[in-house]
Amino acid sequence: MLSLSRGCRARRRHRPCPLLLLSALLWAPALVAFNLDEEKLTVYSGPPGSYFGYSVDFYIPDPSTVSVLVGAPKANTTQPDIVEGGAVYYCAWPATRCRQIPFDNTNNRKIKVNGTREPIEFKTNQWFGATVKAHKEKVVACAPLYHWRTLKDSPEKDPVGTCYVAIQNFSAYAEYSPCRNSNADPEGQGFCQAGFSLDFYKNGDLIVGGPGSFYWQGQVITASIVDIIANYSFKDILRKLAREKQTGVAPPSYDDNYMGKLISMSVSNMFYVLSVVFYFQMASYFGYTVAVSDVNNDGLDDILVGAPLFMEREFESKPKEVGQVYLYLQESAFLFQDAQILTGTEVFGRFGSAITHLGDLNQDGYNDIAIGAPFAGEDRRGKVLIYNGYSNGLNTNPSQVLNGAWASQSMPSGFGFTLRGDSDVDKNDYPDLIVGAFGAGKAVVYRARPVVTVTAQLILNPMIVNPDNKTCLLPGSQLLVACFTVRVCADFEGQSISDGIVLKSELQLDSLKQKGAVKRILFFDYHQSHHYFSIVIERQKQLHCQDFLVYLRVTILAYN
Ligand SMILES: *[C@@H]1O[C@H](CO)[C@@H](O)[C@H](O)[C@H]1NC(C)=O
Ligand SMILES: *[C@@H]1O[C@H](CO)[C@@H](O)[C@H](O)[C@H]1NC(C)=O
Ligand SMILES: *[C@@H]1O[C@H](CO)[C@@H](O)[C@H](O)[C@H]1NC(C)=O
Ligand SMILES: *[C@@H]1O[C@H](CO)[C@@H](O)[C@H](O)[C@H]1NC(C)=O
Ligand SMILES: *[C@@H]1O[C@H](CO)[C@@H](O)[C@H](O)[C@H]1NC(C)=O
Ligand SMILES: [Ca+2]
Ligand SMILES: [Ca+2]
Ligand SMILES: [Ca+2]
Repeated sequence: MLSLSRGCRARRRHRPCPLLLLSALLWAPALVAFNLDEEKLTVYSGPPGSYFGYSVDFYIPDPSTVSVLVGAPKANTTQPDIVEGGAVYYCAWPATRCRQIPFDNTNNRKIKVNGTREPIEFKTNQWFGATVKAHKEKVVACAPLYHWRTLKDSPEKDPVGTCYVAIQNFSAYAEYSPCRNSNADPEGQGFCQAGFSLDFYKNGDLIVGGPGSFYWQGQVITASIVDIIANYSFKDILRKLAREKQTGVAPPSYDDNYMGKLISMSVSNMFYVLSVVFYFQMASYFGYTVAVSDVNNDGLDDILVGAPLFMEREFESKPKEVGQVYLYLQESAFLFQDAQILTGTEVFGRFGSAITHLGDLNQDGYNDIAIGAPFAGEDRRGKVLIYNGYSNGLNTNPSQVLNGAWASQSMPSGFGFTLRGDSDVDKNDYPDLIVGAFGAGKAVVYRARPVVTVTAQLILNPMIVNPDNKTCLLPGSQLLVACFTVRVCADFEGQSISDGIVLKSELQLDSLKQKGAVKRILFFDYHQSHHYFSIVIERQKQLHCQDFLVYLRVTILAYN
């Protein structure tokens, strides 16, 4: 970012000022608005085919330690007789090695039916690690396709879903399966798929989304982690929590209306999402992703909703599936403006499959957003687009586009299908971003580079130049010329930047004269109209200035 203010304050009616069209170009290291570093990446890899990178989160148990959690819902584990039960990996940063977190080492539990022992649950292909979320030292991960046999005589298998909780730096674990009950059925909670979505309230209470309950109306369940851990018993398979809250059944007209998806994407402290009614193209998968962030810095949270299958229709042409993201700015409590729309640029790119708030990536006072388009780009490598907030919403042009590095093999790499931002892994006060690419079995940490804002000024001394005031003797000649001083001043600011920076600068005199035309102002020491130099600015000495003596070329002065 470079803001440049000129200091030519000479008054208009004086002839000399138009002569003094100076310009300075300044470069500073890392002088970029799009500030995620695309070279110094941390790439974590999981077992092939494990879908490592399907879910990701930062794990920050205390302010001094940050690591990365990566879900691999098709990973094999140490669980006996379970195939591809799924796992969550703990990946220290900046190391690139990950290890499975032992949330559950057990086989399927069994009961005696008519004298024979039968499994009462089915962990094979349960997709554990499809979701993972951390809140301080608490971590929750879920297996939405965990099946439960029920205790009924007729053996049924229902995808009730289950979650596991870890606390105190993974020293205690407990299972939490809120939809598992003795009477599982589609009309009840049998198809709940608890843990399909997952979040924490700011106070650390857990929110579990179950999109399949009540014939796909979906439901939201909240519970306290302390309660989940208290009284936990591996044997007490149908334990009920005292203070758990579950949303109930709505009238049948709400069945199967895809609202379940939106409801299940609950967001911390943001239950008013439910009160905003969105009816758009039915097949656009509207509400596939929801994110919350105050992008225009007015103190009110704004809502972003992704519709990755949105079809753009232009007159007479075939509809193109490009995907859209809708930004609803909150005007006052619960009142939202009409959506600002961001549209994907690539057909079948699935723009809007993932949306994450980044915090203020470039430290300009406005929160920024990342949007995934996992099928976009060359060879469907996937893209992540960074949008910067400003006073009226989001800039519609991305400030940066991250490109996936893995071409699709048997399946697309899915780079950008999963995103998580707004945490600082390297403690440079700039928030960083994790991008998951489950098709390639990768999770990538992008770190934000510091942003330097440079302010430069040109000051003329004297401010008004009289061409007839010839006081300087040109070296090596007998010529007296009119001369004056150009002062270039620069200072810089930015969070967590080094104590000094070097600005590579170019000063052009009489710059509005066309290329090739004779310049009327030259540097006294160089007899040139331009000069390259470096300005070294130290943090303590904020404003740094450098003076150059320049003169008016004699022959040209007769030009009018
Ligand atoms: C898990 O193990 C099974 C059987 O051992 C194997 O067929 C499968 O490919 C493995 N899956 C992964 C993701 O490693
Ligand atoms: C148990 O056996 C009884 C009688 O043989 C039969 O009716 C019932 O269906 C069996 N239950 C299960 C769960 O197999
Ligand atoms: C958490 O456990 C890891 C090893 O599993 C250890 O390296 C780390 O120091 C522990 N952190 C705390 C805060 O106890
Ligand atoms: C734990 O067990 C006690 C005694 O059975 C019960 O009163 C309490 O409600 C249980 N706590 C939770 C969180 O369910
Ligand atoms: C003449 O030029 C010199 C050198 O730039 C400057 O110091 C002086 O103030 C000028 N005098 C007038 C009358 O403009
Ligand atoms: Ca706002
Ligand atoms: Ca910003
Ligand atoms: Ca950082």
